[in-house]
Amino acid sequence: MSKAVEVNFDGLIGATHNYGGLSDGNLASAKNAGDVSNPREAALQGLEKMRMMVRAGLTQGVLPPQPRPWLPFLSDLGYGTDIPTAVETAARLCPQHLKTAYSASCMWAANAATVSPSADTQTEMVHLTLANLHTMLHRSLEWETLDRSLLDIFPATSDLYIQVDPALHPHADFSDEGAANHTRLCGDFGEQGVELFVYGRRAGESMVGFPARQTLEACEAIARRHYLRPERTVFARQARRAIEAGAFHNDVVCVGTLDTLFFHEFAFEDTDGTLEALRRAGDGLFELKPVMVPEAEVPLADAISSYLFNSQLLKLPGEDRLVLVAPTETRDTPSTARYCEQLVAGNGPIGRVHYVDVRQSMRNGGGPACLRLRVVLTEEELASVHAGVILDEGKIDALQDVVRATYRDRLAPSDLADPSFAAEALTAYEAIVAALELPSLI
Ligand code: SUG
Repeated sequence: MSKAVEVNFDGLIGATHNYGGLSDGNLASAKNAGDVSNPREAALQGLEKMRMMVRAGLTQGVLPPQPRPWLPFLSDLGYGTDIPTAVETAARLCPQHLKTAYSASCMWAANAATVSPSADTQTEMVHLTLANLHTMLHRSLEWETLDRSLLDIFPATSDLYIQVDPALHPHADFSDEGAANHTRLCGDFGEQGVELFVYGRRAGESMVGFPARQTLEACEAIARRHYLRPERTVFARQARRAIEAGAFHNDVVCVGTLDTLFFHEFAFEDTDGTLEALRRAGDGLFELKPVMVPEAEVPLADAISSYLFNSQLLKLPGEDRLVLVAPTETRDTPSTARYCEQLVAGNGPIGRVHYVDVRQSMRNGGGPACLRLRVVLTEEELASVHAGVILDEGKIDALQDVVRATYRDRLAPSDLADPSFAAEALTAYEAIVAALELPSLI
């Protein structure tokens, strides 16, 4: 077994963060549609969360935002081949397409990819499959640009430590939303673990109500591509009831790390079957510690509006029990606040709750866990990662300075139609990627 750490790569929130109301089935996105956003505050909140991780002694990475508005999307649709023309024409003919081209949704890095650490794969390499994000138009634009960034972030070294695989075929049968529907359980990060894939539907099933964004077929394909051991891999169906209540990803009702799975009573279609399958898959590796939150204590609606489960569950240096890094909305919702108090007073695996303010992102349905992609890396693998994206407090200060200098603190829907805002947003993007030492992205 090699020593390994879990690195959280957070998406740095882009200068066009706005409330577009683009995500069907995401209650927060619908509720706040059309509101004025504050991209500067959003990015600063995200960076403060990263700072908290660095201060706690964890390895923290960052993924760059993407250039927005995304001209190739607008020009493909015939709105024009330069930014001013395309922005003005789309604003006039189809504001929905313009909002799509402006979306800063790549901030939710949990949807960027599914990652299997080398300890789990039969190739003994880290495998990373980019998510096609096929269900939502604005999100389907993300993966190709990310693919380019990852070439610089995880460069193909001679030993190819980290294999970045393209997204699955972009079709509804293979809808894939990445790590938001994937949890890895293990005894220690560097040891072999169990990978839990959660899907909302099977290919070909008719879709009614809120969309199920992940198919079983996508999960199975990723498990094959990543050369996972079938006996250490579990596929579980997300409860339809959870999707209908607004849990558009499994990570809205479940989070796990090491041997602990923290989830709502109504997260899975078959809770007993899922736990039994996890125990069987983990046999000889670790003893599963399930922490199920009953509906009677936290109603599903509260779990979803507060994002109790969209928390980061972390093993911090020097602490025996796990820490739940939860959004402040969890503290402000009576049932979840009460539950958290009881949780830490008990003697279960979670010993502390730390609240973070990521309200700007939360108002689009993205909590602390949505904002990060977990990548378990051995020391050797970590050494191959582009150093510019591994953060210390100095780099966080520098990024915050760039944000303060280039991001607006007020963005109204009508601003999107202004070509000078488009130019401003692209300048901000360039300043960020320069600060991350990723010049090839400009
Ligand atoms: O895909 N919101 C994102 C939130 C993603 C949260 N991620 C996880 N749960 N892992 C989504 O629905 C809203 C954008 C808008 O409406 O402008 C949005 O895309």
